Amino acid sequence: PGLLEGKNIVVMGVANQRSIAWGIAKSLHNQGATLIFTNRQERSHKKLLKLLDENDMEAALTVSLDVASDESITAAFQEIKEKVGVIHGLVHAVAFANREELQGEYADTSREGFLLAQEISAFSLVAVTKAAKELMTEGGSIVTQTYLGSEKVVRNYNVMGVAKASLEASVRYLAEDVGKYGIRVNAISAGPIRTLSAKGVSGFNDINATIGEKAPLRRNVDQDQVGDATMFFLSDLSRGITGEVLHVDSGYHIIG
Ligand code: 0WD
Repeated sequence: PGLLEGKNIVVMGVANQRSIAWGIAKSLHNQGATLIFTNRQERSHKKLLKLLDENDMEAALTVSLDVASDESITAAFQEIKEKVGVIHGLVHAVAFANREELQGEYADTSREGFLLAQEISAFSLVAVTKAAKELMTEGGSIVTQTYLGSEKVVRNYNVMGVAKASLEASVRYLAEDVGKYGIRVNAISAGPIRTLSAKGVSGFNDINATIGEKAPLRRNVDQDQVGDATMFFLSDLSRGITGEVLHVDSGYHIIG
């Protein structure tokens, strides 16, 4: 039997077949999870339905969810509660920053751009944790996606690096909050992967080439590797781990 048999898991952030969330969804499906998907845009929703069909996968439910809106978050989790009931896992794989602020100098970040990156990329985890924990009455696991730019200066990552630092600190504070309910909160820090969002980061190709050369494993990671590590966090194999940031980056973060 699969490691996630009988577990209802909500996956946020499948935009297309390149999305990290899609790699995660496939790993979860392979372990027998029952999946619920949320999308912001109708375009992503249509792509998701097509992907599910092509891969012989089924969703228990797909709901619309824009993390920029409290009403949207409340409505989405209300619908999940009514149609699915208890949930055991949540995958948070959403982030956003203005493209023009993912290049040049961090010092040029605008007030609005700073707040937007924080809102969509970090506060969103706080908001969905609050909503999801009400449905995790049998305990649960929440996993978000972060990047090395939170710990070190990665050229051009700028405002998103600061948002990811906030996201990782949120993982620790949230882990303390919900630990008493048997809910764990962890993050995967993935190496660079070519996705729709990655295209917005200036110089992405150079970063990718560097990992291939300098990382201990001498290769880049892919969505499936991130998917399997995320699956571990959602399974009972990781039952002793919370508040952790696990690097899935071919070991690149240990190299000076
Ligand atoms: O190299 C990379 N690609 C890395 C990505 C390395 C390390 C971490 N990450 C992180 C990203 O920062 C993000 O947190 O992984 C997460 C997923 O990123 P991705 O797979 O690279 O990006 P993409 O395929 O573009 O998906 C981003 C999702 C989209 O999903 P939907 O279903 O909404 O189309 O984030 C979504 C975006 O639309 N998103 C939102 N979702 C809900 N509400 C919002 C929003 N307001 N804004 C963006």
